[in-house]
Amino acid sequence: MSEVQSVPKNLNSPNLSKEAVLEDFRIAMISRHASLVGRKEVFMGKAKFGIFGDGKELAQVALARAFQLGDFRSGYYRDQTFMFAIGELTVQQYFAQLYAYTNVTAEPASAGRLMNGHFATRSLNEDGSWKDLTKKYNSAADISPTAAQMPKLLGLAYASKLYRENKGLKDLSTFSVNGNEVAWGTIGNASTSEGMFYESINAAGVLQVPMVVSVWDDGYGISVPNEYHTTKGSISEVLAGFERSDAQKGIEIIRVKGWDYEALLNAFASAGELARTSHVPVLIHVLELTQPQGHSTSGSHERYKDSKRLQWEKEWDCIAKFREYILSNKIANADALDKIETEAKALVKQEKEAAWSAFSNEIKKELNEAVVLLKAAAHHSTRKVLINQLADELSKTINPIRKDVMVAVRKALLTLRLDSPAAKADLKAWYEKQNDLNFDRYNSHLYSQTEWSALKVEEVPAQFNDNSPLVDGREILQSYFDLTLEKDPRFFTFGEDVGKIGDVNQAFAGLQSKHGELRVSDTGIRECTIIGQGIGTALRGLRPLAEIQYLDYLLYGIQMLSDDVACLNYRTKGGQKAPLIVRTRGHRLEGVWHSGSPMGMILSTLRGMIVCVPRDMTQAAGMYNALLKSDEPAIVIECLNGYRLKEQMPLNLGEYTVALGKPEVLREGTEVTLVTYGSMCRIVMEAASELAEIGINIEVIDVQTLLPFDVYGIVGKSIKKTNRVIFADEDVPGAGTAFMMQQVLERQEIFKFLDSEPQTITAQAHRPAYSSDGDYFSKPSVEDVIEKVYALMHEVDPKKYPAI
Ligand SMILES: Cc1ncc(C[n+]2csc(CCOP(=O)(O)OP(=O)(O)O)c2C)c(N)n1
Ligand SMILES: [Mg+2]
Repeated sequence: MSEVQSVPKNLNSPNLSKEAVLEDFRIAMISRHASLVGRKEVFMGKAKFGIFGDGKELAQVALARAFQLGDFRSGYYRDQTFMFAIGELTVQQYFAQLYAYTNVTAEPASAGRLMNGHFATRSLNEDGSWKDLTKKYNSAADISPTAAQMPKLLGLAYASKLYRENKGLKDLSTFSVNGNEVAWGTIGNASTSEGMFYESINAAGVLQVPMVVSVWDDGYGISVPNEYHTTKGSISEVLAGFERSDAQKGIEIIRVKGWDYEALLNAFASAGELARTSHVPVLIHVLELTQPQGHSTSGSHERYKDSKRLQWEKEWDCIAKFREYILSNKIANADALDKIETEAKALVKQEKEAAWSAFSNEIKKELNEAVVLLKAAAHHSTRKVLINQLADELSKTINPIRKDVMVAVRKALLTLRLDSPAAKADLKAWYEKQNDLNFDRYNSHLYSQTEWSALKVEEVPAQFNDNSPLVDGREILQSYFDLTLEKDPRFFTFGEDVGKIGDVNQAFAGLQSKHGELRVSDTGIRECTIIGQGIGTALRGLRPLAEIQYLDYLLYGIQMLSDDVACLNYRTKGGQKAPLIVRTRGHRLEGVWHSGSPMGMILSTLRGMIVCVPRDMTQAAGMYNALLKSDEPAIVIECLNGYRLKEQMPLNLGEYTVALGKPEVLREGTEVTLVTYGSMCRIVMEAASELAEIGINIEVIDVQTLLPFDVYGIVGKSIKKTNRVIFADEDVPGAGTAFMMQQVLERQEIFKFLDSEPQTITAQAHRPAYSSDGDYFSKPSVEDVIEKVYALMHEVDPKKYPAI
């Protein structure tokens, strides 16, 4: 472990020219004052919450000097100084985010959708196409859960390895220059206690990727000191076993003090160089940082730091130390530094005011429009007094927000309900216009709004002829993946047992030896960072297929999918995309951890992703093909029991696609519509044949994708014919089936066409018991389906269908 001390000053070095040092001082000062003013804004009630980067400024100006075009940051809420230093955040934008200003130019990280301290650069043009990332300083889009920046950091770094070592990618010159890009991570000392931190560090050591992680160590995580977080109280000490040596690859570990400017410059420069040239991962433990204003606006640090610590923090404040350094090295005198500080303060004030004006004027304008319209409506209304009162109260609101305006207008429209349409027409038209604007401000971009939207992928039917051979389902996938690896150099897959044996069900059998280890690779057992590897590489223009061996183990990775992937397009308002495809397998098998079908969990947490539930491998291959033509992230859940079932090999493999969001009618019928998906399709089809024998004809629909759900209204059309519906799956009661029912009842308006109560067929509420009998008594069987349908028909016509 190397402890970087101050090195002899070399004023000839570009990093240490007098101007450069003073520029760093200026940025640090601007950032400090932005933090101080930001906190006051919250206490004045102009913003709801604030978390700031004070105390961490010096390390970040030094990091910025080592950061190069094409590099990526994945960090956390303390990094404002770095963002200022690389020129990807203006002070005005910083305050715009604090106020939650929804204008994307004013607040390019999240268009007001995230609380302050969540940084991001925009990788995409307005039409959703990629910018040239090699000509930009890039920051992945931050998320709040501590340490969750780590898994995708691994992927961002892994992309450099692929770009350097996979010659097939050399033409993708807008994403990488020979894999020279470093992925720089930042994390707080306390957050290193999270499992995903260690998982990411271990994976980086195994993969040898250019990942530099800086731990900002201020001794605390909110109120809890290091002794409660980390064995030996030191993250660099506990990571010593990962350290590389002459004999073994590993991680370079550097320790440096957060107030020592030259040492910091040196540490980041040498870490950057090592990672960039040799793809060696580096951990920089930045010690002795402070937190002058405490953790956030939620409380004061006087509650948990004693006076000795508070005094120490004052003395060792990195900006105070930087000032001493500049003075003692005669780089500038006190007057010059005071002048820089005065100017920094003035700039922050001016930019803050500009941000506030832009934000508040937009709302005031809306408020004024509403007041005028309310008064006009009052004029024609029989309830004049009430409407005028709403207008007057609205016009007096201090620091109004949009909600104030909309509440008043909606109350007024309710009050005006008995008046003539003419009295309220203008107000109503304005209200509807605002609804559209507000939808765009607060609700848009859950899914891609670009030409690469999954919904826009053209459907190409699979073709077969009489000679099409019957093969094991897995062979269809294997042939499809082989073709795709051949055709698209951006496509690659990785996961547990995916490389050498070609996955546990052999859909990639032989493909590693054919296409190479970089295209089809084994990973450690680490679902969380498998997803992270996928996110980071997708953020850099690649098309990863990340494999989670069994659906039951998605739980380890679902947090990253939910917190990061699923909401990426939404939270950046189309500024970034990560078209990661997760491949996994589930449904029928046996036992608590090998047969789950937790679709409710997936449907609740992964809004923003496409959820594909193919009934067989032919459909799965068509879905993968469609997904690769779109820019949306997706999960495909293959049927665990389907790999060895026989299917006909399509003639146009690699060309045909399955329309995403389009159910397929598997069997036509007249009496009941049975809506299902995945492995249940077989069971329901078997039940349908038996029911036909006793004279009941059910229509069976495979929804194919749960998100999006039946955008064509195919289920509704069927119910209009049969007037009865049952939703069936293998999930617990009230989960996947409840979702399907809600979608059909509310979105397809079929209630009035129903002659019987809509019903569900599900598994038991517990996880399935082991063995074939365990399956039979836990999950819905053919008999269960038959009996449910029969009972329904009995209710309709007890004479024709007497009780069993
Ligand atoms: C997974 C998760 N747990 C808890 C929190 C709440 N939280 C926010 S910041 C924080 C402390 C982080 O401390 P540290 O990593 O040392 O960073 P610092 O704020 O000191 O820079 C906690 C517990 C969170 N955001 N995410
Ligand atoms: Mg801390």
